[in-house]
Amino acid sequence: MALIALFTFTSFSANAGEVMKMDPILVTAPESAGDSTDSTLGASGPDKEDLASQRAAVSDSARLLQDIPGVSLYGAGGISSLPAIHGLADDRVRIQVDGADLTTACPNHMNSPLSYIDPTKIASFTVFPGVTPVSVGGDSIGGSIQITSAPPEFAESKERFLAKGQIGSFYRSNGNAYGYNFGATVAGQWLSFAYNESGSRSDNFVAGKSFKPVAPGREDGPPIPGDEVGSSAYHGATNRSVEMAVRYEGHMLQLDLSQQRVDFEGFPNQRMDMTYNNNWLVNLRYKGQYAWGDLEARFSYQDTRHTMDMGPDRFFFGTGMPMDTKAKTTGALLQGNIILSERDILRVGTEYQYYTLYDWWSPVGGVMGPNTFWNIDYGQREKFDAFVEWEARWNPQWVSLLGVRSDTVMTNAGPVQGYDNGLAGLWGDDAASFNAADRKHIDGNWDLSALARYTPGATQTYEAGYARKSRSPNLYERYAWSTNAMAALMNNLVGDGNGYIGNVALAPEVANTVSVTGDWHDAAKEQWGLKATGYYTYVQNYIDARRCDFGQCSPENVTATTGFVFLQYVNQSAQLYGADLSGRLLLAKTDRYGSFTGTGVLSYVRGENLSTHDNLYHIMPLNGKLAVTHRLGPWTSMMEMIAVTDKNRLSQVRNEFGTGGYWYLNLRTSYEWKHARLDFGIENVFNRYYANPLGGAYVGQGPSMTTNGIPWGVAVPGMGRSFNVALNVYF
Ligand SMILES: [Cu+2]
Repeated sequence: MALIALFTFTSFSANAGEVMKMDPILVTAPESAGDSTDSTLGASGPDKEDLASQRAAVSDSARLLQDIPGVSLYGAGGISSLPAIHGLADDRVRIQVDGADLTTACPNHMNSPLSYIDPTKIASFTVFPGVTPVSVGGDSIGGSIQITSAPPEFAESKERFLAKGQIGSFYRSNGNAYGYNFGATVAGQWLSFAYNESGSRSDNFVAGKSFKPVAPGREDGPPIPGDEVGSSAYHGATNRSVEMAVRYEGHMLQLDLSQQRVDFEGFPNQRMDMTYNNNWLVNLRYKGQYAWGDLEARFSYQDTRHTMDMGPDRFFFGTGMPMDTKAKTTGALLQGNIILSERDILRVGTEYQYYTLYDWWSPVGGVMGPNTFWNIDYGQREKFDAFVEWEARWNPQWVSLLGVRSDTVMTNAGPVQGYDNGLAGLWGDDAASFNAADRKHIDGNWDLSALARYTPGATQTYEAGYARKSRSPNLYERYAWSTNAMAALMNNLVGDGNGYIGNVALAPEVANTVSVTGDWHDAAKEQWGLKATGYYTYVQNYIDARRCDFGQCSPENVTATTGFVFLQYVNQSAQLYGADLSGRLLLAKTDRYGSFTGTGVLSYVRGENLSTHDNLYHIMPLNGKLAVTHRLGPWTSMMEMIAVTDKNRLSQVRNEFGTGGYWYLNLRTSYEWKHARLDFGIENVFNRYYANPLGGAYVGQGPSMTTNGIPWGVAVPGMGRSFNVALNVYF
């Protein structure tokens, strides 16, 4: 009780901020992030009940974020979608899983950060769209996402010993997907020990209708039905973790050792599939309370081994095409949150990250041999950051936050070779010019953020902010070097089926964002609420693409208005702007029939390249969601409708093609007992056909290694109807 009193006092007097929450020590059950993020400037989080029902419906953790206004998803493999915030995605968004910055290691970014945590393990998340405090930002221009698993649990008193566990399973009819999760915790008052494991698999899923001719995927394979999405299956996805925690008074030390392994994951919008991924992660964290404030320290080490080849739905060409990557990331953070006075908190921190990448393709014979092709050899990305942030609570109405951050990013890559440098036109010339280039960069990046919040009364809050944010290019953007068609096609981070060539001269992107939010609600936040955000971002040196007109690229490549093309990354300027609107209304509430709540979200974003006056790629058209939730004691049900207008603002340089407008309906219901929870749902009840505007080009079957030997202009469709059921038991 004294401990609780102490923390309640500190969090009252110091008032909020990331580290001030100290949830892990205080609570044994995951707290609603909606509550905790109320006090963090620039943040939004999920509704706790929504999160629980969503978890039962997805195996792709990124999909848990899709209810947050302004967030949309780039399609990828079955467990690897990439979240976009206000039109900016992938490496432009900083994603931390339990504090660790996980890094992808793949020329298609298949092993995205969120693919490393199973949805069943996510207890909460916080999204910082747009104007991000510098203490949670850095090396990203699109915002930050922090994912947290359930905090360690401890026994309540010396005499009691805590032992508990959970076990769960799910089944989804579309794709015949199923999986399991279980975990156990044993803990004393000061020491906690837990083991968690989860696994999932799925066959190819089917769309709401046929979207392509019935044809074999592999040369002599069985025909793939017209409504089946080739290369969308995955299996052997397993996450295991051992978690240890020690706490003593206001101090807690946590050590997590985890392994993620995937035996196969198909990618319908990439030209090959993931045939193996093994990721080890060591994550050590310390948080402690002192008289002057609190201290946070983190160390993480990630070791990834990743392979790709042609899955069962693609032409194998007799040899396949093995591709290998190996990467290691070491990360560390030291941060102090100093209580200067009742009004002021100062956050001071420093971060370090060192990433190395090897990406090689074994010889398969013919012109693709006799040597190993080195796509990136000894790629390095090293980062030193420091930041200072001052938060002041001037009075009950006004809060301000001001921060500055310096990120120094070094990137480099060793010399490369093609399959046979003797074939100068195919491999040798490109390799020689890359090897002759000055490849080392040291970028000195600066971030600034200024946020203010004004709460004139119990029913309204206004927030406004400005941020300057920077991101250095990733290793593929700078160092993918081959203009050979096949090699360029293998380097694709966005799922558009095009081939990409890096640019050694790329400069960091710098974004200037202004954002304004208004939040209106009834005093108790029970009856109604309305939140509106408007934002504008100008990006200097935005990394877009231009048509390749050198090396092995043909003159036709420069002018083609249809078909897949070859592109080189290039710095241009861009602007993105838009608005998010979300609302909530208690429709009815009776003791007998429970409560009915309506919720709605509407998001709009526009992205323009100011250098070429083209549209930016993968920008979500106007989209919205309406839901009605019914709650009666332990029983919760929801009906939601998703509606998206057609995508007709297209990136011409990438030959992006449009997608039609659509709507579909989901039904979900759940019942909770003291020791169990049952979820049942029907996703896409009317089996509507649709294509996610950000789902990319369908290149999931046939001769996908050939540039235009497969149809161009087919979008990866969304999933047709699925009956889902999940059961979790707690003991
Ligand atoms: Cu890959």
